Amino acid sequence: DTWRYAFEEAMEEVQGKYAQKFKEEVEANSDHEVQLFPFGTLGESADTMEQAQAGILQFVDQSPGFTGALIPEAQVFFVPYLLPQDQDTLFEFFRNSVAINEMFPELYAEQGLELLTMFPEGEVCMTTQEPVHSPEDLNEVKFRVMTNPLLVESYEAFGAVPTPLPWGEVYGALQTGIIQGQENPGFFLESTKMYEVTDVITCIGHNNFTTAVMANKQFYDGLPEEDQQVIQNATDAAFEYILEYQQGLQEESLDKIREAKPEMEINILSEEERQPFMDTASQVEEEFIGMAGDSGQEILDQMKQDLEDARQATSG
Ligand code: 6CS
Repeated sequence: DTWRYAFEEAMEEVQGKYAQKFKEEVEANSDHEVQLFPFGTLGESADTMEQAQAGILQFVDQSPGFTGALIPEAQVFFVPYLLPQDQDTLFEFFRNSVAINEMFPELYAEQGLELLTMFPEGEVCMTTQEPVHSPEDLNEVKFRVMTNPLLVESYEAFGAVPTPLPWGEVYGALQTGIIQGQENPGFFLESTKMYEVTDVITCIGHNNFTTAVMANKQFYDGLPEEDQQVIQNATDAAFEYILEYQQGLQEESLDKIREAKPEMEINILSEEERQPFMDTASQVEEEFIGMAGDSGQEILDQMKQDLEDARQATSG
């Protein structure tokens, strides 16, 4: 059969690299073919999710930043400073997290989706027109966020005026001045040329961009066990591949930006400067519980446990 797989990025961006590896593995180990649909070919992220739920697509990559309305618990990834900044700890967490590997699949299943994996894409940094050294500097800055209620709360707590927009509108909105800032991981700031429409990059270590790959559940459940195993193996292989791919990627991407635009200001904020941003975490966490209820609380507690385990496993 031909299986259709849509993702939210271009072929040579992280989600595209993951999808290409997945395709390669499936095709090497079965008679099935995987047809890839990069960003823009089937609409915005909300559109491809609808198509996956309707079974028009067999696979979809949609980041939790867009899944908040469907699965409120997925917004946990927008509690600032929850994910570790240390890459080994982060990878260990994604590999072994009970929340990700056991709890989230149940929540996605309720929406007709078989959650295959979640993986990180890199440290998220802000790009703006003016330097940001404190929340005061974001005052009155219209800041684009993914369409996710908790991310709105989070940027409000950071002092900005959050503006949820689908990705396809961001470049133009920055160019015309409708918004003055946005956030994304380093590789994406470079590949989508955010430096053409903003002048300053600010990294405060508040998050790592998480994404999720899923299958239409009815399709998946209807497959013979052998094909399900092919999908699981391809998922695991692509997961390890994409973690490896990201070694050093953030620094390389920032270097490429410096090369493309030497006058770009790139600020990695100090611990002291980060503190007021870090201080918003508990408030945003409370907002998260308000939105996601008891089930959200359980996920958050489990994630904290998983993070502690990951720290233990990678320390020393
Ligand atoms: O900011 C966004 O909307 C996009 N950012 C990334 C890194 N991937 C896809 C997503 O649509």
